[in-house]
Amino acid sequence: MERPNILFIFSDDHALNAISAYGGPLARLAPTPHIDRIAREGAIFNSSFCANSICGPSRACILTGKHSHVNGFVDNDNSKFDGTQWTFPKAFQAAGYQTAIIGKWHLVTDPTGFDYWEILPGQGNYYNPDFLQQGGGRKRYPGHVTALTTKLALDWLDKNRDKSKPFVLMCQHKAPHRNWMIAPEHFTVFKDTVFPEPKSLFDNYANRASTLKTQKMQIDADMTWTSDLKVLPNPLGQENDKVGELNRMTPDQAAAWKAAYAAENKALLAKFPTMSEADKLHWKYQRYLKDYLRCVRGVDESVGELLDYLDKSGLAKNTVVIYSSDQGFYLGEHGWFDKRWMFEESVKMPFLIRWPGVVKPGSKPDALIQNIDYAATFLEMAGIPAPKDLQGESIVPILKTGKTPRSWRKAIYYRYSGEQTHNVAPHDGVRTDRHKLIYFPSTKEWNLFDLKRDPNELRSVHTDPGYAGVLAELKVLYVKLRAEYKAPEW
Ligand SMILES: [Ca+2]
Repeated sequence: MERPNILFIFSDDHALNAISAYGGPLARLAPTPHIDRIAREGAIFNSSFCANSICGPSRACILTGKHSHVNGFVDNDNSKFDGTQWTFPKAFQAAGYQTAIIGKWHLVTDPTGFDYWEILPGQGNYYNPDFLQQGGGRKRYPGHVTALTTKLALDWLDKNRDKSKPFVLMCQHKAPHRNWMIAPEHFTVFKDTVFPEPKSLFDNYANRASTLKTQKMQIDADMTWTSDLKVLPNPLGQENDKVGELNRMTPDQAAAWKAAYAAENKALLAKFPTMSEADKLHWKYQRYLKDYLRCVRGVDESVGELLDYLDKSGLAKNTVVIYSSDQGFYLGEHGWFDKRWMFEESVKMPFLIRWPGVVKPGSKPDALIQNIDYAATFLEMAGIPAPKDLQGESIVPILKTGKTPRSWRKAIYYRYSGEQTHNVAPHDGVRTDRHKLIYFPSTKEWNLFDLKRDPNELRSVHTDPGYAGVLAELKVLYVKLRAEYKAPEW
């Protein structure tokens, strides 16, 4: 059989609740038809998790097939990716594939193992972004980053690759990462939509680890009025709170962008002095959701363009298409934006895959998979032997049968090492299909959640005598997985 191509479409901070194929509370109001097409024609995994819920670490886990504490990229503040280590693109290159990465990279050092790369510096910009060039230097392109990333990916597919070889293309979007700068074609999308609020928008963080209260990722307290929410002038008179991207825009772009928000902002500023704190949170939530989902709309359209190209070029039948994102994101659950926590909304990663002739269309496997599995999976797809020290496992048997092999993992291990941003405490833990055990070393606290009875994770049952048996079992599992994955002591 001809070796398949792999098109890995990846975004940044895309919550499962913002993909309609996952059927969350926003599915009807903010559909993602093109991403959903991958699920319809392939498989969608609901129990897909990251190993460390932040940007750089998730990417490093994917490239190496290993946990952060093993591949060395543990946080976004201090880590630099060691590009001399084994990565799956290097193995594909050695096996005769053409490899390329276009868009967000976020691993500090230059990419290795790619025949072609053109990447955003660091977090990159939404408007008129610079792309770092393979031969050194950078190039600024006029326009919005999502459309530009798509165009560069299509150019490589259509014109710039060696068509005598199979390919791996990683098309990696910046969107929908903070601060959610929307493209002109999406200015009026969701204009009159009112999004439903999650039950825990006003969470008071009771009945769980004390450290939940000290995070700084709340929509009410930590989301800024101007940079995040695009209210100009700043209603609190905070002069440091600015939309930095305005400096990159042409005068026409800036005028159009400001005009898009002008009427709503005027109405807000008029009533601002009489609004309660609760009123402000309701308002912030709606503005946040609209801009976030407008950025998602752009990513979904990008997926549509890429799938169309595969159809038109005849590549579709021998190309595996994956859609994923580096982690999930809070869309108001627990009153939050951002990620990091081992709670469901951020520890889950979208994972949708179409593999014509292999994956049965419409499959919904329930195996617990993790981003450390992608490298082994891709290698098996291409018939390339995997190194023995990979920590992830190939999910190809699951893709072929739709079933979970008996020997498959019964729990995933998760570890967030903590960094200054958003002041989220370090923690690690294990999650089975029903329960989740989390340990917070800075306060020496355990939390235990029963996801069947408490899917929103509002009450830890670690002191409940009825859960003593489950707690003991999960603590044994925690010790076992930490040893197996070589996790250092806290
Ligand atoms: Ca991210």
